[in-house]
Amino acid sequence: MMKINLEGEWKLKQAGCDNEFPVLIPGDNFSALIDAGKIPHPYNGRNELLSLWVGRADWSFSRSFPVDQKMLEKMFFYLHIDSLDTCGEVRINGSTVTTSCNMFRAIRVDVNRFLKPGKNTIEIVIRAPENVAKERSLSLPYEIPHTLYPVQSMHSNLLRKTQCNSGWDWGPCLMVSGLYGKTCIGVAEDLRLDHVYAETVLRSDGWDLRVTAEFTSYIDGAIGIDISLQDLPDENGGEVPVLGQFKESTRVTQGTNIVTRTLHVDSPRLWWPAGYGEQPLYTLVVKAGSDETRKRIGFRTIEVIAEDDEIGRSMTFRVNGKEIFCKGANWIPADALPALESRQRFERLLSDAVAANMNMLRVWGGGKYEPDVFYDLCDEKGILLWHDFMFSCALYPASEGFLREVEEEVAYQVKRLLIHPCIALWCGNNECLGALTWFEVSKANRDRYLVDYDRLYEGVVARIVKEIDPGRTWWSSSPSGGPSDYSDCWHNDARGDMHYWSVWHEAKPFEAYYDVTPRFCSEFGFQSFPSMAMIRSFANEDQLNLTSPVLEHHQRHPLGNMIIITTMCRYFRFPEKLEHFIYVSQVQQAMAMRMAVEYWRSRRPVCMGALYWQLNDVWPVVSWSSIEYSGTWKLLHYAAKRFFDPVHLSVYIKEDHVQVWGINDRDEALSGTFTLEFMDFRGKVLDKKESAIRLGGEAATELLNRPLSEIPFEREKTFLRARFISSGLERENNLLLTVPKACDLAVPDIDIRVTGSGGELEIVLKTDKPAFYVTLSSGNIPGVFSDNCFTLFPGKVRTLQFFARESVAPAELEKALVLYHLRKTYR
Ligand code: BMA
Repeated sequence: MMKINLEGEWKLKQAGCDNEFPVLIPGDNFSALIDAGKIPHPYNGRNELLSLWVGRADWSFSRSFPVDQKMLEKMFFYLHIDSLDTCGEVRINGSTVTTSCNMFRAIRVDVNRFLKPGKNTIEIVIRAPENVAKERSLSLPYEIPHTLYPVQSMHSNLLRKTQCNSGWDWGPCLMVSGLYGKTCIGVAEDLRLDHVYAETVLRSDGWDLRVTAEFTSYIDGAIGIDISLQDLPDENGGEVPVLGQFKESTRVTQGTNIVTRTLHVDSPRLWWPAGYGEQPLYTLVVKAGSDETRKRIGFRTIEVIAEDDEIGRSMTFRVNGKEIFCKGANWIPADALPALESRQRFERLLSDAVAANMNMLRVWGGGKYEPDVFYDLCDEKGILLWHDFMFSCALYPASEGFLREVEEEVAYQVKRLLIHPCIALWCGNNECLGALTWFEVSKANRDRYLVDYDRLYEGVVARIVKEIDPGRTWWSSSPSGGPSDYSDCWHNDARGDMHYWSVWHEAKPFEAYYDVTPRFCSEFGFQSFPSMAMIRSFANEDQLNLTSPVLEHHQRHPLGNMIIITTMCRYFRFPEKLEHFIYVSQVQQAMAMRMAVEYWRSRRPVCMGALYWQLNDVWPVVSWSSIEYSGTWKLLHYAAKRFFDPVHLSVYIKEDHVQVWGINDRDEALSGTFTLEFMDFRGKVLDKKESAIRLGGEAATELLNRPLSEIPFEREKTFLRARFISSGLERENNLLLTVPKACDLAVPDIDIRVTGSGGELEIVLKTDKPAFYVTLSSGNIPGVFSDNCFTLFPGKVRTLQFFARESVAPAELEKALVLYHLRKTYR
């Protein structure tokens, strides 16, 4: 279909002012004002506070575009905007075309009568989100409470806008306005396709592909429908094999038409989550009249097994009949400034997730429904998505107007997204069920808020999901005990999904992870500081102190630094320099997540999922992320690559017993040699035992369970080294026998050399004594190491690769490299 592209440069001005600035669409007002030098970059210093006024002003976005007279006479023009953030009035040539107050659904509206031949203007006036939210709050019959954060715009729960825009415990308050995704004027000959979606249903003789096309027809009469499923073209550009096709002529009437047809596909290749197989994707082509849409599709079955058992109620994802241990993290938006999001950044973050052996991400309810490219990439990479609807940490209204807004949003999003094989489950919200008990008003008048809750989530969201996408699991809230179970899953590990925050929010020691075996832990986390290079990007030299105003500004959890410091005192000798403190903060975060995941994986199949909080950051900040805003991996991400490995040795001390478990997520059993050594901190082997073992497929096998009292070595002077070697596979894990601060670590002498060229650099490390949490930092040179935060042993050279994002000379890397290890952080 032809279209008039409205992306590119628009003009931005504050309503009532004359000054105009260029704004790039897709994009937002904050980014345009930064580019024009009108506000300082809100990510630097405490500049965020200087830009809060932007969210309290109305903004006008405008541009002109040409319209051809002949086309205007013959064709049907409609305006399309993927996402208008948030409350805007669209005017063409001075007349109001539509108004909208929900950034989570597209706008499509016929515009012929507003257009004229030649030059036309479009203006979108977007009201100050903070003011609209405030007005809405004043007209409520009773308060609808929300969580409070250090820097915040109030009542954003009353707006259908990315909830974390208004400030979060890891996010700045940037109440952006803008247009995202596609903005264009479509030019239709006879009709426009509004939605194409398809359900795959496994039958005894193959698969049924139930394809639905929803379109707006501008004519009464007959049109051609052609639905086909194509394989990918082969590399030589040969004929594209067609797996199934349906062609007909059908009568349509002006207005909305819905056509559903079923194609039968005998034996397509199956789509698998990452680590379990390939991700073959087919192309669905739907032609209706003169319009055409292409979508990619994958064939797989997915179920969520929530069955009552002797413990409580299970939560297990089953894909193509195979039970999957879900490993991953929570996804928040890629940037607080939408203009800075890009395909490249999604691609990198999602590749980094897969590189850390993740197979699932949770699209968290305080963020947004992501653009198509995000889901396409998840399909390609085999990343399953736990998908929340966008409600989080607050109560929400159930007024008629609000429910109508949500109804349109849910129908739009489910129709847009249901075709993606990556989407594993729809979940009503993040923590809104729990939030019923968080606020004085809701505790005092629970029935009122409970009725509102039920109207919104079960009455609207669930109803529409079940109607449009009956094949996918509906999960009422995260956390929750499962279908029809509305129990508190913060402290109940027996049922459904759990958010386990006793470590961190209740400041319990990491060992508290061993007190619970969640059936599926969809949130647990621990904060760390971002790298020194990241900190230097927002803080001047005079602010390089933990409690300086700028560093504290980039910590949004009111007790955050206290918890980090208290924990450090619990486990580590206190680091002397700021850069060592930052390093140790990352070591302890990695240690916390490793302890949780290694324990829970060893409890398979009782526990069948662990998604830590959180994968990424929206700006430079101290947070729970494993990848800092710059894209640099924190030490947790390197640790995750190991502790999420399909084959892994879990080592831990629980109730004064040293335990080693062999975890094998693969189908086939693995036989090999298990070596257990006790070594002193100078590298002397005190005891060594080898045994032949077999790790069953899709299971955790106990390899050692010995009381600490039976270990005849001093805990402060000894550590355990566990290794498993099977054909072509080698795994290793180490365990200190007491808290690191009590260990009598030796001072190692580490030699480091860089070789190679271009993007292929190697770093060779040698040590004379065991060194713990050995970490390389590449400073300002962006890139990823093949491994980091590991134990380095004497007697063996260790070679690492550095994958530079841009080519860099070995000498340059050598100069930038900083080596850390635990013993270096104190005298
Ligand atoms: C949760 C999340 C977020 C929050 C995080 C850290 O429970 O759902 O709302 O940012 O904890 O406090």
